[in-house]
Amino acid sequence: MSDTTYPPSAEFAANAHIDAAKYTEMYAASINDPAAFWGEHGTRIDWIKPFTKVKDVSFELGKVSINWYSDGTLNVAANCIDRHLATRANQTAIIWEPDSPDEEALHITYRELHDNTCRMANVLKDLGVTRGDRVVLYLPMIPEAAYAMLACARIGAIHSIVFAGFSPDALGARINGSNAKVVITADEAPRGGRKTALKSNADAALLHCDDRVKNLVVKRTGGQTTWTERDYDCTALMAAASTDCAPEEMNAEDPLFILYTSGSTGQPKGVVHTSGGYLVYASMTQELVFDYHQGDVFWCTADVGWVTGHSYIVYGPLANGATTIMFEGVPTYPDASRFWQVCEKHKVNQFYTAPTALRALMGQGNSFVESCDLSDLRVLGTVGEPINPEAWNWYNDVVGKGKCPIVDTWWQTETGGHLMTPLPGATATKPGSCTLPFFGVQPVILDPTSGVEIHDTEAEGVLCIKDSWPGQMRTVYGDHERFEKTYFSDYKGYYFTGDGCRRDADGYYWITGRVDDVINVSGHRMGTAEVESALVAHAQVAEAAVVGYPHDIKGQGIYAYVTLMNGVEPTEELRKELEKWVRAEIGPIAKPDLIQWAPGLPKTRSGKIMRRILRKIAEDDFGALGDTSTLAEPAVVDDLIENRMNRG
Ligand code: 6R9
Repeated sequence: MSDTTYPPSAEFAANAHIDAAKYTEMYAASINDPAAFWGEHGTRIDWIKPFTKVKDVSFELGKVSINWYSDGTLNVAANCIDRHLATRANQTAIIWEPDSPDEEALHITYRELHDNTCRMANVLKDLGVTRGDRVVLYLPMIPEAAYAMLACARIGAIHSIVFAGFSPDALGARINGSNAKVVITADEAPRGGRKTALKSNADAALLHCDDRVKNLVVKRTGGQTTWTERDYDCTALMAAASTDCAPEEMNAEDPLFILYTSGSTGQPKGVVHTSGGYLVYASMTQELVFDYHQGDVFWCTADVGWVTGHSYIVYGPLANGATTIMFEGVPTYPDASRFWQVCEKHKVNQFYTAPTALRALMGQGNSFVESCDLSDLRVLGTVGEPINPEAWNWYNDVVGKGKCPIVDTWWQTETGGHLMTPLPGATATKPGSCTLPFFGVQPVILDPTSGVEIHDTEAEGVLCIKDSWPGQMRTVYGDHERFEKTYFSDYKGYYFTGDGCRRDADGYYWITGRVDDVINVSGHRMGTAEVESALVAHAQVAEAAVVGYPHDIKGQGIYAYVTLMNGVEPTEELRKELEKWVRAEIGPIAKPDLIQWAPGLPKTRSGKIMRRILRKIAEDDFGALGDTSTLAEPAVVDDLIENRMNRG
């Protein structure tokens, strides 16, 4: 941890939307009278019928209910497209940068975005999709992904995006979980010079779905695909469809999308975001946190399969009439200068990426950065996991040349947008700290055992949020009880984030990582229970326990303790097979980095696996195992330590 502070330059602050004095004034206003504050900022988007109510929220267990702008009506796609046509129909809305630098980038204007979104909306309507229906997107990072999201929003359908790196099983579970009418996929997804057979994956997933689910297939590579009865050629249908489609008038609280995310149980949760409050929050944070000004080129390197892509590639920037980059590739293809070449090529002003990518690029040396002209960069952002000061300093010195404020944005799928982050013209930053709350956000630190709020400035404990903000998730799809139980039952009256946190003497916040059984691998959330249930589904595995351990590039790696069935020999071959198995069950991001054969697992007498001990062993921290006296068989631990040490 580092306490060096980096205040914004006077020049940057003078031209920024928000300087230090304005932050203090607006933050106070947002807390003193949230309804007045959010009423005023609610008008940043266009309403069909203006709202008269602003906030109607209860965090009380058993009665949790979150409503913003609830009597207003709007259409999210009209806000992201139509309202810009009068002034900037010919401005680029989306710059699409393909996987290979040899393929040409596309500059899609707001007019073209309108026409293509309407075409896609009409195709969906022709397939019978109407208001409230669910549509699953399983797509590469291609413009059609944005068209499909906005097309759903336009006709009032609810999209649920499944990251293209997920396996057929994971996709099938999400199609069935939301009872989707249509899946939209593509023939193949090029990434890093390789191709994933998305359509074949979708076919495999759909084998386990109702026959009535239709599959719309976008042509990306033109690679060979087999066609089945449920398939429709999206590219051909769009070409023939009308470029007119009237936007549906939706209520502010009508769902906009579902996005599944890992929790501490085996079943991912369908996080539900609604229309009005989400769009107000995503657009306001995009503008103020990145200090976006008209004409800037904004690049968020995330995938639309994650919440960061929803809020900061599509909805936030487009609601603001921005130019947003959508990148199909990876940071290291064809080589480690790709990010910086794209920044140079498109004159990127705000760049937003994950610490794991920075660590990987930092390891390749500075020449990949220094060979590119990055003089248009003004603000640098990070998201997804805590950033270590080394990576922060490298980002600041080598990429930003000491001139670009860094915004370390802490938030979650559940929060819809940034909750704690510097504002680049207002906040002095400290490497590794997400600094201070955004407007309207009241972070509190609670004692994890007593649940009592710690009021001292310096504090460490679990991070909760005291009151609602417009971008907050509203429910778990189809399971409001689970929503209440997960977020509102452990600490009564607060939203529980699942993160641990420290507040320093300056009142700055430092996220210390998850306090539940969720690990963060390369900025992606992974429930340890999900990986465990994939492992035990293998015929030769009796039991498995998964924990995170420190990993130089990924932040955390996946460490799996595996107990085999009686009589099964642990071999290298079986280890490889289990790795492949987990990839196939969940996806490549869930593949264990280390598998340790465990003749037994440390359990309490009531049979609960003591993960605390397994975490320590995985971290090579054998001296600090804590109390092991409640273990049913303490000898198991010695055995695990010995095996761990023998791995070298
Ligand atoms: C947006 C996103 C959420 C979890 C969150 C926390 C971790 C995200 C962070 C960060 C430290 C940051 N996290 N941003 N930790 N500093 N700037 O990542 O959403 O995938 O739902 O993950 O990621 O642990 O609880 P999601």
